[in-house]
Amino acid sequence: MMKPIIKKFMDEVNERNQHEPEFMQAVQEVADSLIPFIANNEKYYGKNILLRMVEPERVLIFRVPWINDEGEIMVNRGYRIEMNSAIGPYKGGLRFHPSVNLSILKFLAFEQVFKNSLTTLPMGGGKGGSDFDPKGKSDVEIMRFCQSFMGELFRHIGPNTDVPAGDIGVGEREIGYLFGMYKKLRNEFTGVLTGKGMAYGGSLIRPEATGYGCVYFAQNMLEYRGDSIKGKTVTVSGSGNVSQYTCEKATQLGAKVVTLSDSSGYIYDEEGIDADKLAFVMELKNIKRGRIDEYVKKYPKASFFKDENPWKVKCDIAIPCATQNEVHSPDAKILIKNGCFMVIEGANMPSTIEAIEIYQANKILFAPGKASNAGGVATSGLEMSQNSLRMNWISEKVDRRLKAIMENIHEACIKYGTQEDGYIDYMKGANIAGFVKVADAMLAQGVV
Ligand code: NDP
Ligand code: 2IT
Repeated sequence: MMKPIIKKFMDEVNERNQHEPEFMQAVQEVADSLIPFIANNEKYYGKNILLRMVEPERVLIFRVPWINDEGEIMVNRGYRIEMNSAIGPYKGGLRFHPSVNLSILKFLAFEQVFKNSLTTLPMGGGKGGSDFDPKGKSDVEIMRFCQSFMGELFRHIGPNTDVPAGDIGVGEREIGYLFGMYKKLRNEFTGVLTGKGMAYGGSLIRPEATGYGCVYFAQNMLEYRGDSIKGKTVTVSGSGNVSQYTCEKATQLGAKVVTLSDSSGYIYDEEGIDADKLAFVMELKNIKRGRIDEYVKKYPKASFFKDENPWKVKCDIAIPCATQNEVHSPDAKILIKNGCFMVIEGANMPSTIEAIEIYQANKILFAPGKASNAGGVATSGLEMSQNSLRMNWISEKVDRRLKAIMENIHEACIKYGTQEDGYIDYMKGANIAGFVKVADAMLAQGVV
């Protein structure tokens, strides 16, 4: 009965957002759970709330010129999508990757609105970035690019307006350069960015938070079924920030992580990537900025598979932590055939809609990124609180709050996602729980 209504809505959104496949995918995932919910709730029905939510409050696109080490003038495109500020200042990361375009950033900003609401902290949703490719660039080139990017972005952001952070290609180094330029231009020391270094207003546990939060969420899901992550074999994709700390926490809790990857392929280490091996990966990726195949030179018992993803490796739990649409339906089928009973999204929208349909048809445990990777932005919210208080909390306190937030999100998913047969549709649960707070705030604030 709902299908024609959902289709009509999607056709209308598509009309305005043609050539934006990732954005349409993110809207489809939400519309499938929310349109039936709205239809059954008089409070939300007939007010075009979802149609208002899919329209960004503001989209900024700007030129980012910079000079490379050869003295050539380069030009990139900068973006900031200010999606929704109903429950707080726009909040969300910046991505520097050659694939960045309006569709990708709009999907990320849209997901961020729901994710930030789920954290229970007062943060609206936004996302930004550039098609700049940091790979192979010198440190000085990165600095010049960040300064030029902030040379425009500074007009549009602020601690009570819009608070960016990191994402793919933007880590502590880039946040440092961005913060330095903001401070110079505004002559103001404020919590305008999160993911800052500890020497200038960062929060303990923020670097770890997304990966740790993901594993805490997985642990909550397993405990709810009377199980635990201990002893489980886990495949992880990517080898950046989220992958590294997912691997660290899963290993600390007794799981065995057997894969990591980057855009050149994946490594398989049957014995598990323990703390020492992970320290090698962190130095390789964060300091030397090398490629993942170096792992097999250091640990020859492991193997490297060029241009392949890790989903054909037998595992109990798969945690995609690299990028959007990295798990397709054939991958989902292989995962399930090999006995995988749980997929936790560390990345944003790493599973295609068809892959999710396969997880759900097979009733495996599935956590969508907007729930399971919310620990990163939640801890950014805690960094904002500490900046406002002009205080630093000890790591145990931040970690405790992170754990509590992930538990809350899990409970919210159970509340809205439990199906008649007992299966928990975490996607539906996260979408509805994230929607309710934003929708209530929008209704209270009138048509603005
Ligand atoms: P990083 O830049 O630290 O690492 C990204 C990793 O993913 C790298 O190993 C990279 O390989 C790989 N990767 C990126 N793009 C592609 C691609 N197109 N194909 C194959 N591999 C790719 O980013 P993060 O770890 O911060 O982010 C990873 C994911 O997690 C993203 O989806 C991000 O949106 C999401 N996320 C991040 C949060 C955070 O706090 N950082 C919070 C919540 C979600 P290579 O080096 O070869 O490009
Ligand atoms: O996708 C995400 O939630 C992030 N990249 C983190 C955003 C943030 O503001 O910390």
